[in-house]
Amino acid sequence: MQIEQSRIDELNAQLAAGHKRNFEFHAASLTNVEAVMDKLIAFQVAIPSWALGAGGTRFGRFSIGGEPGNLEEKIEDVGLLHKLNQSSGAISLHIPWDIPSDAAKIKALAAHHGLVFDAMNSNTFQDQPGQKLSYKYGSLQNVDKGIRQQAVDHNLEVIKYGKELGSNSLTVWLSDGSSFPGQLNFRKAFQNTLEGLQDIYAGLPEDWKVFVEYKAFEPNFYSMSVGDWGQSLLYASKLGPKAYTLVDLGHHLPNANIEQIVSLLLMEKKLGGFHFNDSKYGDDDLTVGSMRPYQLFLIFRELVEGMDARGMNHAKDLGWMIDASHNIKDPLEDLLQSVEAIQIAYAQALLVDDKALDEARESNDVVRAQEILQQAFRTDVRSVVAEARRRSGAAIDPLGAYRAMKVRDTLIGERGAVSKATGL
Ligand SMILES: [Mn+2]
Repeated sequence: MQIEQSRIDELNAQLAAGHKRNFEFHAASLTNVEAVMDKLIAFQVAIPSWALGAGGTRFGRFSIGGEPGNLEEKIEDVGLLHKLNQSSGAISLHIPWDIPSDAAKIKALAAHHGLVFDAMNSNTFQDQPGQKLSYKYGSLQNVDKGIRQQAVDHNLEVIKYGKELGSNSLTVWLSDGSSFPGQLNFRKAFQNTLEGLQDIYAGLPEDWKVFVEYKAFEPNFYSMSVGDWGQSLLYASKLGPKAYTLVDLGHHLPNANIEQIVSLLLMEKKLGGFHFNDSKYGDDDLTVGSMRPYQLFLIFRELVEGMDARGMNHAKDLGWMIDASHNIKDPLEDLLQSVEAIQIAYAQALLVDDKALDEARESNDVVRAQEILQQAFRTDVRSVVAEARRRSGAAIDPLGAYRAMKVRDTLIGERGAVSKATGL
């Protein structure tokens, strides 16, 4: 399926008068609305290839129909999202689920949809059919040198595919760890993991980055070999300047102060990538902003302030990706909601009066400092986000357009009701 621009224009025309009134009303009270919109238009969030089908829990998986059955269809789906919001201009692939049989052809197809390839993701948390050695007891941490080497070789292969597609970063997430006390020597597991990462690092092209993603627990429940931001930072620091920490919002212990983590990693020049999702309990992988929108805003506030302090380009200098899995919703609708939540939090973060906040802090005016942040958070920026979309040729209301165009029904018609996305 492909969405024609004329169809988007037609739907936008129906909303034009109401939208204009709404936007003008809200924009009137903002001093930097044009600058905010320029930044929103430039800001692109990568969509992971594994978020396009029905997700699941260990208890089951319910098909939604019309799921992409191959890499070409996954690119087509991200293309649909990008056409609707002009903010999903990148796709993040997972090897071995998305091995391109003809890289030049895949690259051309992505370009046709206006997409580039974001970070490549390796997988040593599952055994693949025909794989020689098992990752049951870990990959890079494994006590067996042969298994560690197999995991290193896999990552080098992922870099090779990424080079062919024009990606320039590798995300390594390890499920390595232990589920029972006594199972692992923590120091040996760390050293083995570090050596493996060093071998992978040595295989990085000059202009590439490697992101070391951490996670507090699951699938291992006693220890994780990259369990928190401190451990990730330790690996990244020992690896060198091309290695960075990656923050996934769902990978912390409950109530962790993620905004503070982000702030300090940025200060240390070690924040490289970001995975958006939301959660109430653990790594719930819920729609971005569906549970804790204020936390999302506070995180964005630290991201914006921290990047500005270092003169970084918001759109280009960090890797932005949604990392979520869906068991109930149509994943494309869910991704449209997630991108919108990200844009809203980003726009609100851009509204914070830095100078006033700084003054309040310097005079220990706690009440005023809180008011300044909440003033920005409570500002209704939805029409500003919609106007940024309209100016970039996207739908004023992407979700409404998705439904009006009956995208899911069309995909089911094309691909069948029982198609299953490759991946988890
Ligand atoms: Mn992640």
